[in-house]
Amino acid sequence: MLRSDVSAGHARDGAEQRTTGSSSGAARGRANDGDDADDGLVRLVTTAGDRVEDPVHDPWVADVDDDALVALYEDMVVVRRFDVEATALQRQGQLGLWPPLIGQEAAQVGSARAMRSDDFVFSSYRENGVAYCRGADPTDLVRVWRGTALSGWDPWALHMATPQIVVASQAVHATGYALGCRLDGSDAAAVTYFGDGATSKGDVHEAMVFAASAAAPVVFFCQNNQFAISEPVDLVARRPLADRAPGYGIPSVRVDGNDVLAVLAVTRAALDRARRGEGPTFVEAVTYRQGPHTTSDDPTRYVDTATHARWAERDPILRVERLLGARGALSEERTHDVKEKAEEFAHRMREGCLGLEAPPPLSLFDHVLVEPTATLRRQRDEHAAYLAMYDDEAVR
Ligand SMILES: Cc1ncc(C[n+]2csc(CCOP(=O)(O)OP(=O)(O)O)c2C)c(N)n1
Ligand SMILES: [Mg+2]
Repeated sequence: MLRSDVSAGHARDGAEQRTTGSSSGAARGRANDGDDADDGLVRLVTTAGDRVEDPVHDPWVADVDDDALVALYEDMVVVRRFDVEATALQRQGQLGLWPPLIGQEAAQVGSARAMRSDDFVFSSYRENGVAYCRGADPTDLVRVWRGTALSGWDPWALHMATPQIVVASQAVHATGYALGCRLDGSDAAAVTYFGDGATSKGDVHEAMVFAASAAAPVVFFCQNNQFAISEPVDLVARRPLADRAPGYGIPSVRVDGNDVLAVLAVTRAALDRARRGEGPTFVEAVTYRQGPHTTSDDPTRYVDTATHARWAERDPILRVERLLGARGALSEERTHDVKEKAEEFAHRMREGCLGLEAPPPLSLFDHVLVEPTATLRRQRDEHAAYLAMYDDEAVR
C-alpha cells in the first residue's frame, strides 16, 4: 500500500517518482534500527557500498560520475571535520554552545547540492553542513555560537536565512518565501529543514496546509535523526513521519538519509516538481544523530549502545568510501587532498573564532528597532548605568 495516492512528481524520463514506498498500517514511526533490510527507503548505495539500480531515481543522478561522487565525499569529510572542531572549541570554552551534525552529513550535503544558488534555505540550528555548501565561511558558522553576533552571515549572500532556534517556525517562513517566488514569476524554490521533533509542532502543519493550497514551490526536508533532544521518534510518531504530508495533499518520499546519492536524487526531483509549478514535496531523510543534541546534552543517559553501534556501521561517509574504494576511484593523492582541505577549513574556523572580538555591550540595542521606542531607550540607559558600575574599561 502506498503512503500517498498523490503523485510525487515526474522523473526526468517522465516516469512517476515513487511515492513513499510501502508500509504496513502497523508501522511505527521509528524508521529502522540501522539495518538495510527491506525498509522501504529510497536507496542507491547500500551500507556495504554497493550501487543498487533504481529506475525511478537513477535518472536524477545520471550525471554523477566518479569525480562528482568524490566531490560529495569531500563535502562530507570537510563538514564532519569542522563539526568536530566546533565541538572541541565549545569544550575549550571558546563557544557557548554547538549543535553537532555528525551522522547527518549525507542528508545535508546531498540535499544542499541539489539546489541552485537562487533557491533559498530556511533551516534550523543544525544545518551547518548546508550552510557550508551554500558558501559560508568557517567563521560565519561560529560567530553566533560565540555570542559575538546576532547573525552568522548575510542571508542574501548565501540565500540562506540565519538558523532558526524556535523549532519549526522556519517551515512557515519558507512557505511564505516560496509563495513570493511564485508571485514574482521566478522558478526559484525554497527548502526548509527541520527535524523529526518539529513535525509535531503546529508550524510545520500550518505551513503544509498553506503550501499545498497555494502549490507553493517549497521542499519540506525533514531530517529524522531519531531524536528530539532525548525523545525518540517512535514516541511521537505511530506511523512514519512522511505519512503526515499526504493528508494535506503533499506527496512524500522516505529516503535513506545516510545515502548521499539517494538524497541528492530525491531532492532534485522535489525541486524540479516545485519549479514546474506542481507544489511542495515532503522528504523524510531517515538518518541518525551520532552525537549529542547539543554540547549541553549527555546522550549516554538515553541512547541504547547497540542501536548506536548499528548506526555507526551505516555511517554516511563510510559507505561512499566503500563504493569509491571498490571502483578504484579514490586515489591516495585525492584522499590526501580531501583531508588537507578539511584540516584547512577547520584551522580557519579555529583562527576565525579566536579572532572574533566581543562587540560593545550597548550595541545590543542598536538593531532591535529602526526607530527606538521610549522603552528601548530606557532599557539602554539602565544597562549603561549598570555597566558604569564597573571600573573595568573592557566591560564597557
Ligand atoms: C518552539 C520551541 N520549543 C521547544 C524548543 C526546545 N528545543 C530545542 S531543540 C528541540 C528538539 C528538536 O528536535 P528535532 O526537531 O527532532 O530536531 P533535531 O534537534 O533533532 O535536529 C527542542 C524541543 C525550542 N527551541 N523551540
Ligand atoms: Mg531530531
